[in-house]
Amino acid sequence: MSIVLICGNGTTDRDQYQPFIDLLNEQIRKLNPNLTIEDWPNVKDPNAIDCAIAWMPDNGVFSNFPHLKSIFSLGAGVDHILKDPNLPAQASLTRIIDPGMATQMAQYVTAAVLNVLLKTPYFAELQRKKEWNRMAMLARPPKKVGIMGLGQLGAKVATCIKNMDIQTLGWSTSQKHIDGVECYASNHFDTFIQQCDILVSLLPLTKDTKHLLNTDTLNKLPDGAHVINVSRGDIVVETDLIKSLDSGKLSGATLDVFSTEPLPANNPLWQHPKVTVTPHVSAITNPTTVCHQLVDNYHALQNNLPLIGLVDTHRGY
Ligand code: NDP
Ligand code: OXD
Repeated sequence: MSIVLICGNGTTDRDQYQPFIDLLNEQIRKLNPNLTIEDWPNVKDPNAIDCAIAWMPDNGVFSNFPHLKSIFSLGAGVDHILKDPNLPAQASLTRIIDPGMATQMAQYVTAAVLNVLLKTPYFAELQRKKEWNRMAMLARPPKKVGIMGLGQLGAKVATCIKNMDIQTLGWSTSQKHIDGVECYASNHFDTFIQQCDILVSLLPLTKDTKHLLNTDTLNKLPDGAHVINVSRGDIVVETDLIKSLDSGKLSGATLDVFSTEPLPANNPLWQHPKVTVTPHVSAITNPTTVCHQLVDNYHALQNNLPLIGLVDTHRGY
């Protein structure tokens, strides 16, 4: 039996993933040189494929493999796979669980939070104008940071922010207990969001979280709040976010993920003066670490053993 590696969709972005595909192939072969891995679409025998390793595949692609037993998402998120209405019912689904990814995410969010607290863009502007204004730092009211989603990534982020002596809140489906973090379960959304001067989304994209941040919910934030979205673009209604920035309700946004990726050149977020855009890089899948989970899971699949990172497809994460 063999594995198919599907990276990127046919229409927009498969080419950019080639260096990633080459490195992942190399790392997997180091761990088990006997595995057969074929790169989609160059698959010799679709009947021999029992496992797909995938990132942002085209809808319908998995129907090419009648004996598919499992799909391994190359990301921590699985919305890019669950969006396919024709997923083979018999195939299980796993996601990446990599502490290194949580570290990357914690570093990105920490930098974004500190940029707000230390007024980095403002001082960059002062430097450009050769202006010396120490008193700009005098008005520095304490800000509370709220993390939506306290899973593998959100829990690590919350702990890192709290460790900088910043008051930290968290919100998740079930009640969590994280030392020094004020945790709220999902039915306390209003109490949570009303306190967040800086709001971070680390929620998976599901039917319950899609467009959770819209005019109505953004209005519940304190005036002048800053939104950091590092999970999925569709957690936010982009047009509502822009309206809240333009009205002054929000002071800024740091966005790593978007409804459409790559972010189209004509999307106003690229040039919005209150928005920082990065190209979905807050936590990148690292082939040299994730190869271990992928190979272990493939061996487990062959031996009917439990898979690491198994997803509850009904829940959507
Ligand atoms: P997890 O599944 O470990 O955690 C998800 C968290 O969200 C859990 O705490 C869960 O609550 C909570 N949650 C889910 N649905 C709801 C809801 N309706 N209301 C309140 N809380 C909810 O995911 P990860 O931490 O590993 O990853 C989070 C997301 O980050 C991924 O799904 C992906 O979209 C994104 N991501 C982005 C990257 C980037 O580079 N930008 C990189 C990697 C991931 P509970 O624990 O109670 O179930
Ligand atoms: C992921 C991602 O889900 O990179 O891992 O967004």
